[in-house]
Amino acid sequence: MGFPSGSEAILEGFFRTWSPRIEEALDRWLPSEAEEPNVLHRAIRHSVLGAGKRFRPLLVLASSEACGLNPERVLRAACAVEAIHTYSLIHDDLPSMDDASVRRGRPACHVAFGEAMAVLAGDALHALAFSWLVKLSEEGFPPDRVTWAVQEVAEAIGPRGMVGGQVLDLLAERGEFPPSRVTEIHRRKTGSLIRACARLGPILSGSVADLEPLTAYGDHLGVAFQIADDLLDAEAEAHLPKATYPKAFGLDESRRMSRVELEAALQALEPLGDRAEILRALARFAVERAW
Ligand code: GRG
Repeated sequence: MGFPSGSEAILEGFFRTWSPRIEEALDRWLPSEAEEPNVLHRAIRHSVLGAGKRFRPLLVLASSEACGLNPERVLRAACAVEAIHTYSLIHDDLPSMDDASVRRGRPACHVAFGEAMAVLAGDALHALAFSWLVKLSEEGFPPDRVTWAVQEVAEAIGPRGMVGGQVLDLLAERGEFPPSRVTEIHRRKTGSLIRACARLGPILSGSVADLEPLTAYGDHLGVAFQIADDLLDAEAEAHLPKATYPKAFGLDESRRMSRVELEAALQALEPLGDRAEILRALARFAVERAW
C-alpha cells in the first residue's frame, strides 16, 4: 500500500505490525474451504481474504490502542467490522443494487459464484461478525462492554445506519436530490460504520472520557473518507445518476469539504494528545489519497 506524502513513519510501522495480524486472524476464523458447504466458504474467502485496505479494522485497533488497550485483544472486533464491510460490498455489487462485476481487483462474488451464493455469503459474514463480537468476552472484557460493542455495531449497520443509507442511495438514483441529501446518505451508508469503529476503543476500554472526542473524530472522518472515495471515482462515474459529492457540489468544493472534514476530525482528537498519533496519521492516510 502506498503512503501519501505527509504520512508518518509511525503509521507504516502500525500497518506493518497489524495488517498481517488482521489477515491471519481472518484466515483462521473464517470457515475453511474444506468445510461443507465448500462453495459457500470459497465464496466468503474469495471476497474477504487477500485484498482490501483493511481501513476499518485498523481503525478499531488504533482507537483501542489510543484508549490503552493492547490491539491484540480486540482483533475479534476488528475482524468483525471487516466481515460486515465485506458483506456490504458483496451485496452492493449485486445486479439488483450497484451491478458491479469487479471488486477488489477480482470478479465480484456474484460473478464468480452466482447471485444466490453471493447473497448467502453476505448473510453468513453478517452472522459471523456478531459471533466474533460476542467472543470478545473470551478476551476478558466485562459483559456490559461486550454488549455495548454488539449494540454499537448493530445500530451502525441497521435501518438507521448503513442499510438505511443504502436505501436512500437507491431512491436518490431514481430522481433528483438536494445536496444536503448526499451528506445524509453517506453519513449513514459509509459514515456510521466508520463512526462505530472509532467508538469501539472507548467502549471496550471503558474510557468514557474518550468517547466524545472519538465519536466526533469518527463522524468527520466518515464524511471525509466518503468524499475522498467519490473524488477517486469521479471520472469513471461522471455519466451515472449517482448521489456523489462531486455531482452535488463540484470537484473543487468537494476537495475543500474533504479538507475541512479532515481538519475537524484531527481537531476532535486534541483532548487525547500524543495518544492519538496513529489515529491522526490514519485519517490523513485515508483522506489525502484522493488529493
Ligand atoms: C448492501 C447492505 C448494503 C449496504 C451497502 C457501504 C455500502 C452499503 C456499500 C459499499 C459500496 C460503496 C462503494 C460504498 C462507499 C463506501 C466505500 C468507500 C466503500 C469502499 O471501502 P474501502 O475503500 O474498500 O475501504 P476496501 O476494498 O479497501 O475495503
